[in-house]
Amino acid sequence: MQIVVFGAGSLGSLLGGVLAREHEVTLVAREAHADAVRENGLRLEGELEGIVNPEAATDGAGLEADLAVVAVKAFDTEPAAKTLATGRFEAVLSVQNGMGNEAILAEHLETPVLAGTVTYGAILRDPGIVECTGLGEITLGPHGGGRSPLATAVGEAFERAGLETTVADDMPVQRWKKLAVNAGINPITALTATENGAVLEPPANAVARAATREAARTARATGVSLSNREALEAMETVATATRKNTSSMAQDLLAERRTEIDSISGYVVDRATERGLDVPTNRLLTSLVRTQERGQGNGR
Ligand code: KPL
Repeated sequence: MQIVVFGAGSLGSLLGGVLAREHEVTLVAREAHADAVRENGLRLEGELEGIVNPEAATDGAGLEADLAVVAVKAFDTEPAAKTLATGRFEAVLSVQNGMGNEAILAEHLETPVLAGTVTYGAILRDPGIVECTGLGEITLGPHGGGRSPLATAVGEAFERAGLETTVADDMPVQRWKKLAVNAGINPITALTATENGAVLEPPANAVARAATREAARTARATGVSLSNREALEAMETVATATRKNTSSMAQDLLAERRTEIDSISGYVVDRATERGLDVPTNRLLTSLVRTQERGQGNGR
């Protein structure tokens, strides 16, 4: 399969690297990373090791492939969608954090859009070097739910490359479950500069569990069937498997980059507020992360 990965940060590079073992992959990456990959290949370290040789491009305009994997930050979805619209793909799969990305992609593209959730831990160590800091799994399917031959074909292609993949017919539920996981793990590890395992221990676990429960309650208020128990179990399973990972939000805050707080905890707050629910933990976490971002001068 020919695959283009848009957004070769930590997650995009890890997925692209593993997929390149089996498929023809092009990474759309920043210049330093693209140069390093062209010169020395992409080195995978940690739980998944090896050197692979994907193509690397700095401009994603006009590309053609069977599949586009979208791994850009949630706030970059719209420009990515516009770039994708200049190329040709049989399917587009979003593996991004946060909610609402698939709807933005679908608005700009005629190509079928698949939704995905990924719980692998990844850190881009240096240009050309990505570490897998926790084995996880990928769940994917049509973004509105149901089944499609395209989703099955993409799932099989991912499995062939060695990625643990499940094709699901309930992606709206899966997306909310992953949102609850990220709402539990990302802001508290970012604010305390700790690894994901910290949310399994006091005092962070009380905050992480409260944020996860609030996200599940909000999901139910929007009509998505997600119990507190399922959400908490998912959050703690991911935190255990990625115990040594620095969450994407902690990586962003440490590097003084804009975080995805708006489409994770901020999204929970917005949906809860619309339905008259109070989600004080997500409200506080959103405001603390935004304050840190502003302090670093990278607010929007
Ligand atoms: O999605 C993640 C993230 O860091 O954004 C997890 C799965 C929690 C891994 O850290």
